[in-house]
Amino acid sequence: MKKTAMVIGVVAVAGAALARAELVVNGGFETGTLAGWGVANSSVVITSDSHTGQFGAIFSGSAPGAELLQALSLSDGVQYRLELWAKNYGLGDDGMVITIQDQVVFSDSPLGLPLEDWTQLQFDFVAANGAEWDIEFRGWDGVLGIVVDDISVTIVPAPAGAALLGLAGLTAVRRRR
Ligand SMILES: [Ca+2]
Repeated sequence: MKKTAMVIGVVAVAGAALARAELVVNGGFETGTLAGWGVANSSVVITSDSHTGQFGAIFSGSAPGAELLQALSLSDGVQYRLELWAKNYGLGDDGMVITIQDQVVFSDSPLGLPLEDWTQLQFDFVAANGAEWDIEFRGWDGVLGIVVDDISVTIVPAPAGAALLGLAGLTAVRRRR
């Protein structure tokens, strides 16, 4: 009974590690800097407002132009998920655009996200036609700002396949014993 419990534990930990393989560098801005990001305009800066941890990044310029960009090495044919949290400070006179390899996946102006609250955005995509992919975030706000945090790209887990694999692994281990 004890041995079985240990094996299940190992399978669960392996699954969690696989699901969490993070491809974005400094997506939570916890370096306290914009390290890892390309920055196109000085009106996007580190802020102490955060979804998790101590820091986020705020777009506070009054005109479009500020941009955070990161190039990722992805594998063709694999499904990925881009996730982020965004907080909208002011009403109107603002906007946000998110692109994945030049394809617009989110574009809203004035930004309709809930005010003064964190909202999660999520986009699934399949990588194709090239090894390097850019994720790009543009934001502007004439009054206060838009904060982003916990920007993440991970491989989308296949629940049915993963469960079968875990079960098969467990069976094999138990047979050997
Ligand atoms: Ca953070």
